[in-house]
Amino acid sequence: MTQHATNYSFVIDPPARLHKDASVPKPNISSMEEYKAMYEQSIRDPTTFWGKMAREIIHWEKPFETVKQGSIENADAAWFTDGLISPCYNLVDRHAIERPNDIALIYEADELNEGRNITYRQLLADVSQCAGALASLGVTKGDRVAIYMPMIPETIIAMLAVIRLGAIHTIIFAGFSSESVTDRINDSSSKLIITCDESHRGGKRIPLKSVVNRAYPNCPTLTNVLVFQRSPNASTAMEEGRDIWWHDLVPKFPKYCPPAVVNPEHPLFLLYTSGSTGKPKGVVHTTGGYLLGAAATCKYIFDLHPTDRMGCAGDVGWITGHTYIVYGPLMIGSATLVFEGTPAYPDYSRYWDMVERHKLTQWYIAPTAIRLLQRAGDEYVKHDRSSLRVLGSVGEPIAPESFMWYYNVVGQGRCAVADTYWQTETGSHIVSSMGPITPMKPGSATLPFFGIDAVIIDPLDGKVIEGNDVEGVLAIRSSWPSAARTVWRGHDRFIDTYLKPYPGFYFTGDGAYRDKDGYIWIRGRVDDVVNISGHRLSTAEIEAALISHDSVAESAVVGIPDELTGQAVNAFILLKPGVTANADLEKQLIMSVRSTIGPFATPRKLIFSDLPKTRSGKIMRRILRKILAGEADQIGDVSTLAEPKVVEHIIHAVHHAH
Ligand code: 6R9
Repeated sequence: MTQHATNYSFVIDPPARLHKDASVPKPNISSMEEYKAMYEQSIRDPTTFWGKMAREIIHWEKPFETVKQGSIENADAAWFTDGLISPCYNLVDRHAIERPNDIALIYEADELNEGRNITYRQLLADVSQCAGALASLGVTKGDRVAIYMPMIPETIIAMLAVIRLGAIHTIIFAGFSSESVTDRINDSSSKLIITCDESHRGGKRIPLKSVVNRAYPNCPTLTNVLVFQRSPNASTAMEEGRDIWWHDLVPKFPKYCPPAVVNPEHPLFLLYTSGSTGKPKGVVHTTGGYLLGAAATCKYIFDLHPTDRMGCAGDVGWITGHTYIVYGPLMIGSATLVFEGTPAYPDYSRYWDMVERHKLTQWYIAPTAIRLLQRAGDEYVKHDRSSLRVLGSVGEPIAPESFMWYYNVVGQGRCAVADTYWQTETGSHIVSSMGPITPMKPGSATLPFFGIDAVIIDPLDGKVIEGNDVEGVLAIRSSWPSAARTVWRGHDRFIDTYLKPYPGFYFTGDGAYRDKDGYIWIRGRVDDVVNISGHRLSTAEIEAALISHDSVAESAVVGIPDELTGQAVNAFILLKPGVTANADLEKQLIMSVRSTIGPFATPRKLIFSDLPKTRSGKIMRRILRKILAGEADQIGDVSTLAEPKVVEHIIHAVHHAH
């Protein structure tokens, strides 16, 4: 390991074996000089740069002539608009034709030894049959189909079947409650929902169809429920005429169904994500640009080759699963892991056991999982991991100590570690090291990806701060292929959230520091978004769930640092006059959050107290955060508070909360 100190941190060069070892494939990019030359061209002349890359990576049904049109300023950026593309052909058919027996999906079931591999030939047949079944249920081009499924191959087959018809999927993370499912189905006006009887995770069974049953009566656009049977023994009640078993319908259809051809700007999927308001936004990704971004980042950041076996332990309910379990790896034509379980079942060595058995070449998880495994102890990291070349981290800043544990203990100093910074809205990585070439600085996401003109803006005057060693908010100057185009049925919301705050730029919502070497260090959200174990939530959503309880007058939710989950939620609650807090009420409030959002949003602590409000009625969350951090003496100016005495009251309540 080569380490050299700089003023800010130390630098680790990527292991030389990634270039020299005869047993590893030749890296897709050879040097930092090559990165710099390509990066500069991508900014100076995006048309030539992305035109060439799009021709190399994507099979076009009709070649495009126009690479890019529109702009961030006008919220009308569009790519390759005069071309035609078949997304499913690019992801499945072309590999099934060229390398039919190569593995596409490596299914690792919750229980050891229950998984199986699916070749590209098989995947084409399975996706075709499923597409035939969906068409028979009335799904056509442009329709929305909701998917509420665990991490099993049929989930990926369903996604691909939806896009094979030119329809649009919207995946709802299987941890969401029936209310959240209802909201997403209604906002997207989905026609069909695909679900499972129950999911298997960490040795437990979790009912899924019953959640859909509760949502269904409130979703007028739904016409059917397609149900995959995960547990042959589970007694699942099926409603005649509405619910259809997958195994009764799907096998009836031919093993080849022609793939839809669409305009590159045709939506590929919607994915709901939390912003600073209470209502989640349906982020819209389109076909050509998104697939290009997914494939290009896999190729250069993870150095993914068609012969590789990509391991991402995320979930397709979030963007990481969309881009780095499904779309990126299948665009490249590599094998990709579909892992149903948890890192701790049957014990904390599960990940490394999978790496050994499947000879995974890339490994991609969130810092929250890294911290969990680091805490469990090095003795669990005992399996052969020599197949690994690039390790990735995603979802929140990774502390240098966790980075070094990942690098030294998991990677044995033989792998590159890519701290990949991106968002649901960016579609694919926007700041990250490129595995085999970029010198790493633990704690920094390092350098922008091709086409990402990252700028630091002073939040006080909205001006770009040029040069290095500068801190501010992170924004992007011009459009890039995989950027979200809009919010589903909410283009104004799209403009207001991302484009209005700093006109001419896409605003990420994150604070960042650019060090003297031009490396970017993400500081975290500057808005009211909290990140719990890599799950993104808005404080407003949790507040809304609490306020829905009859006894609650008002609530303020803040994220506080947590060693394991990154952030945890603390909720301040002002009860209605005459109501007093008790254990039963606390239980009801927790239940309210669990049932309106999902168990992962449960507040760590409820604090019953008054709230610090300005004279205009705004809650000053800054004060709540300071008090929780034990820094009540550093609250600073409280003169804008309507009732400055309230601070004493809150400090007292925090001390007495449990
Ligand atoms: C991919 C994903 C996006 C927010 C983002 C930022 C945080 C993601 C990060 C990171 C520091 C990283 N984030 N990756 N912060 N370093 N490598 O997580 O998408 O769920 O939309 O969340 O996550 O705050 O703004 P999403």
